Amino acid sequence: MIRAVIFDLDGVLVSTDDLHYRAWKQLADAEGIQFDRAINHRLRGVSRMQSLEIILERAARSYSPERKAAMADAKNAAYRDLLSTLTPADALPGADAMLSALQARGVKTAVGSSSRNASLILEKLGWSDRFDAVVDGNDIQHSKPHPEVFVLAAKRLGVPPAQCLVVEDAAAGVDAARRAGMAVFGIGTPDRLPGLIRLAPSLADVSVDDLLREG
Ligand code: B16
Ligand code: MG
Repeated sequence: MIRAVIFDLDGVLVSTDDLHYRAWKQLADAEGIQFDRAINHRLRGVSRMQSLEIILERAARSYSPERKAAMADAKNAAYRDLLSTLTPADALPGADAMLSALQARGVKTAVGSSSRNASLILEKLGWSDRFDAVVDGNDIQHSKPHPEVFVLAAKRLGVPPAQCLVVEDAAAGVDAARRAGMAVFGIGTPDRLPGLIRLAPSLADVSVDDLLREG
């Protein structure tokens, strides 16, 4: 029986993809590095520094660790500026209703995100107090696909991993959930989440009964 649902944040509850893309694009353009939306898709669920390494695969020169840290900081400053425009209307379709339906049934809810900006995003959505637990990039040593973020969320919820369901939009997050010993429901299309049987285009396309169904 599923007693808790752990939601990924970016791409499941809120669409920040475009904001990440615009902030990375500014940096890539300034450095003369090719960067497009297909490459941006590879950054889903991946930590900030790992994202930078993926972007730098196309760089013509090498960068020192100090320069890389400065680039990641510059991207984050641009990203946080863009996040300041986020409003409750930026919650993805079905997210608000699904949270209410789960909470009405007494199912615990948590956020399990790689982002170090999760608390700002939740504040902008008006959801700072909406979850029983929030675990984000500031709480963990190892980013997805390492299971740490979901294992810690289950611990904070006081629910065994086998009774937790993870909702994810990224392959790295699906791997992390499986390694944590949790059931997974995907948000997205089969081409983006290969090998996942239980998935829907958005939370608006799945009922609470279907989400909690085991299989
Ligand atoms: P930040 P999630 C992830 O969040 C994003 O999907 C990923 O694109 C981003 O690089 C990562 O957070 C780190 O974000 O730079 O804000 O710390 O999908 O795990 O909620
Ligand atoms: Mg995500």
